[in-house]
Amino acid sequence: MSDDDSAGDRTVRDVVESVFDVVAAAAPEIRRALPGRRVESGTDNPSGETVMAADVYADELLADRLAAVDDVGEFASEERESVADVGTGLAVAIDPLDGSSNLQSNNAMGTVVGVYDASLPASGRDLVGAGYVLYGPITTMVVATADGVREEVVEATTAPGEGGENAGGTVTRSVVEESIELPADPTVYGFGGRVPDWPPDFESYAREIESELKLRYGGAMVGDVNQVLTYGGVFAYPALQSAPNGKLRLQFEANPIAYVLEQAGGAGSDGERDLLDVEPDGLHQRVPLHVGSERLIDRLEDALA
Ligand code: AHM
Ligand code: MG
Repeated sequence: MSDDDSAGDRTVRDVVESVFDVVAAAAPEIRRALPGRRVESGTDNPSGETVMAADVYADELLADRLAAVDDVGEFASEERESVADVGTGLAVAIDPLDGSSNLQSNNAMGTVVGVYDASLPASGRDLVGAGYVLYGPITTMVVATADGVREEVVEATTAPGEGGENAGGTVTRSVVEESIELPADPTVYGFGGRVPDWPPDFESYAREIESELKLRYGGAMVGDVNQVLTYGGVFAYPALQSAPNGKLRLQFEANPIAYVLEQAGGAGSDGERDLLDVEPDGLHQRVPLHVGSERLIDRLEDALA
């Protein structure tokens, strides 16, 4: 799709906004579904990880609704083996419930969304919008487009109505930040993986960073990245000696998060190159992820060179 012409009168912008309308409307429903779904579903996902009942709920709800958005042509999820053809138009890739291992300890979780103008798996350069919902004490949604990065508060203003345990209710969205820019002076960092499993060059970098910034690691990428977006700093799930491609997935996690950070004036890297330039070679491929303030990402690339 091009920016000014499309099937009918809808532009790429309109479709991206329709996708985030659906995500915002679903957020309170997903949130309400969590308390009763803190148990394993009994299956593994395509990455070989345990799927929780809440992962299944979020995946099915968002799959049904996103596939029905006009001018969405493909849908893929971290929880599904393959890409679904659902029409013609943009491609939507999601991590329905990021950080779901936090269900047990009741810590933050999120939903990550990438909207690509290309067939999946796609390059991060094909993103036309990306963002995430953060299920923290407050439900917020961060949306990045070519126009910039905004933050909304998403509230369920009426109780769920009839027709299903989580259905119904009215959702109010308020834009609380219109144009987010990473702060000039970074203050926080969070790095995943066990220290003895870090490659020595990353460990040396981490030693420098920990003497300069405050540690903030909560076990959900969305929560940790939102701290970096708010305070400036760096978040990484790096290459590990036991897992040279790290843990996080390019299509569902790394590309959308790098896009958000870059639109906010920050940077993303796989250790060598901009994350958005990583060649896609599989739907569920993993990639070392480092995102944050540009200066800190430049130093990371120097340290790993
Ligand atoms: P998930 O999408 O299956 O929840 O896995 C991704 C999560 C990220 O949110 C987080 O940064 C990372 O896994 C945490 O991993 P760890 O528990 O190894 O710290
Ligand atoms: Mg995830």
